[in-house]
Amino acid sequence: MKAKLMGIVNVTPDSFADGGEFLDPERAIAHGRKLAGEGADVLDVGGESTRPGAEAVPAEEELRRVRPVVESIAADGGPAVSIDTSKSAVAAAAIDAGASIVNDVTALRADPELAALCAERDSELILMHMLGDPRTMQENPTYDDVVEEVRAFLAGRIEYAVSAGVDEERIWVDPGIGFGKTVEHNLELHRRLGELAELGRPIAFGSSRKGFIGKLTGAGVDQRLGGTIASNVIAYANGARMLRVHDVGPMRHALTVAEAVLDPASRLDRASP
Ligand code: HH2
Repeated sequence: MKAKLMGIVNVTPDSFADGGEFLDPERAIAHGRKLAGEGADVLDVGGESTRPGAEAVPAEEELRRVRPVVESIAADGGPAVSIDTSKSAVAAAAIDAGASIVNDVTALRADPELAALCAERDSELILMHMLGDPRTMQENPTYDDVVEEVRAFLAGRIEYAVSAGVDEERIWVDPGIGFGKTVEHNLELHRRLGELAELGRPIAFGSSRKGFIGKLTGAGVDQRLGGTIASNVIAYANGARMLRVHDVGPMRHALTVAEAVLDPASRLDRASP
């Protein structure tokens, strides 16, 4: 099975890995185009950081950041565009500007109107698990069985989305690596990712440059590519079908090799012997 690569385009001053780098829309657009050239299948545009302790951003400001970026990269006609938001006003404007995927880290818990919007506009929808909210999520997260609790949460959120009219076939599920999880919780979710397949929906996965990689390796946030690749290859092997990463080029190479090993049929359409 092929997996999609989702390239991260953070139009924020405070994202944990690249905050401020692409706040200027022209730089964000150029970055999106670079990731498209490196083989991104999807570009995920976000205007609000969800790092631990991040402050909320008003919808008007979030929209001001993301709208020109979504408009330009969607108009290129390359990768699909995803909007990383929890707010229906931002999602609606992004869909108008050409986004076809809504990536909501709150899994429709933050804005009561977002589910209906996704249903009405027939957008794809990523539902992610998070314990608490970004301000509090890393304060001693505790589970009896992290995988079972994430699975049960996502089952409930699928049910909610479908009851609001979202086509179940349009839904992705995401374990929310780093969102209210210790290093051990994150590792357990890697090992037992396959259990989320019971939900019957494809799995999206986001571990790029995250804190658990730094804690395991001692690497600073811009030195976590090796750890990111290991994490994502394992997630792919265990069933993830959308990998959300900052470094699309190296991850594309890693995924091509992983696919060739684990899914020999994926090579049949390639010209090289
Ligand atoms: N992680 C982040 C943001 N959005 N969406 C999904 N579906 N899955 C994730 O794991 C995920 C996500 C956090 O990463 P990043 O965008 O790099 O940082 P920030 O939230 O600080 O902008």
